[in-house]
Amino acid sequence: MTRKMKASILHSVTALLVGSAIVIIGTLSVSAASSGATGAAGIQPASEQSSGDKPAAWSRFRGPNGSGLAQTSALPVEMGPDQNVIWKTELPPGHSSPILSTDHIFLTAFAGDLLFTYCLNRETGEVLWRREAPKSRTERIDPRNSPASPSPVTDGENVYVFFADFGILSYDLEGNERWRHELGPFNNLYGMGASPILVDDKVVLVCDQGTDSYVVALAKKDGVVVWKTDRPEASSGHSTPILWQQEGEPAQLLVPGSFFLTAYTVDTGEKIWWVSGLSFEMKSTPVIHNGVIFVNGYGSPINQPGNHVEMPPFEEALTEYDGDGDGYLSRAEVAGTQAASWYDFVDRHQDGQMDLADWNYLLAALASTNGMLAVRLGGSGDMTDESVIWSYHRAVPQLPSPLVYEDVLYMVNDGGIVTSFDAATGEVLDQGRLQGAVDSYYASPVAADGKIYFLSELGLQAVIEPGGALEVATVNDFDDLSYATPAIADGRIYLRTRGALYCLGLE
Ligand SMILES: [Ca+2]
Ligand SMILES: [Ca+2]
Repeated sequence: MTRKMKASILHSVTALLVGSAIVIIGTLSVSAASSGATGAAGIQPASEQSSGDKPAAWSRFRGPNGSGLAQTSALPVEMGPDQNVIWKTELPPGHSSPILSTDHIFLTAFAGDLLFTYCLNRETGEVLWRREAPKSRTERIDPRNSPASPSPVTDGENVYVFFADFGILSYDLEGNERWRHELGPFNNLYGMGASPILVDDKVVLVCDQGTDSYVVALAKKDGVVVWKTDRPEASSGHSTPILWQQEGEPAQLLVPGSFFLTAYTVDTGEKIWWVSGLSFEMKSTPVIHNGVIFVNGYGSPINQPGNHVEMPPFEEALTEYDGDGDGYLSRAEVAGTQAASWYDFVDRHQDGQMDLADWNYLLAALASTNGMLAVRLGGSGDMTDESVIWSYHRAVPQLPSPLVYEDVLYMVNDGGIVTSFDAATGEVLDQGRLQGAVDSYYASPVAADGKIYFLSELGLQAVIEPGGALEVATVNDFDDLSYATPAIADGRIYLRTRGALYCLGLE
């Protein structure tokens, strides 16, 4: 497809979104979307580390604890559909990222109504098996989302996949189904997007949605629920969580959601501590560095400092707008107000009636602020006042997750503006668009071997050097739409475009 054709398709998608939403609060799910952390000692499966002649793994969305970082060398700078390609395998589309075990690659895909899990030989790209998932229903999704957005997760012995149209399934390395666990139907305006993760003997999945949000842990061995914790404060979003563990303590699950970053103990799902001040819709995956978690959220332009709009409390709004006196506010009754622009996003049951809870969510969403927050890890209860170290509120990403590499925090917003920070202080080191790769961004940046890779929607891959300066060393062109965050291990980059999975490396 030519650049012009792609641009024209994108244009129509954008126009559609603008036309239907007025305020584009939305988000796509794109597992491409979110990010993570290193330094989470003791919680990475052994398969994340290279040992002996066994290649290292990238076992979950964004690799080791969602960090986007790999320990490897000899990665290429220049690559493309015809350059430094070790192998290429054509596949049906899906936004899920390739996930690696020592010998295998897993990803999900869809074709029409069919939902697939693929297993490829990591060395050759050969498809070893493909399994079709059952489909209980067709979930509503944003046009920028896909039925195969959440990424698989593996412990090297089995793989776990989540499809919003069914639930979670587990297969062994030969493709035998071990168990299935139905979940949903869901109530997420954009469709689901968070990927499952593994910790100890559990598969953990955050199911945030308009109403009845929860986080659930299933036993890896049989898919039975170990614990389930409701998240009544969450009314949107699809961030994939990360883990944090202190010596001698159980691991904690760190979940960004509407308004709050929340830590749960993975043993029981009990809520331990939280920080408020987040956006009402969280989509990125956070990252950890030096005891600090970096978490970003973006809702809409109205959530920029200085742009906030106030609406009256529900009682007052009823007096003013409830023309038929039924105690609810219909779309027509609030026509011309900010509530009308936000109606689809805050009418959480999509029932055409705004009740007190919907209205309170509207007020909270309007009052929330886009931002990147640096939060000191740990504590108990509400840690907002003591743990937020710094925050930044401009050019904040909606979907792409951040990256910390060599003490520099990077974020790329959906419009392609990259900001680099001194991670310790929040001082901005550089900001701007990536020369030669000015585009929309859904995939999250990844880094290794002294190189930072950004992948744009049109398949432009910008490579920059560490240090905080945004000088582009090279722009590679994969000439296909790209939403999935690439995987890196053992001198190889696994990059998924709409039509293919590439294994890239120096000969
Ligand atoms: Ca009414
Ligand atoms: Ca409602």
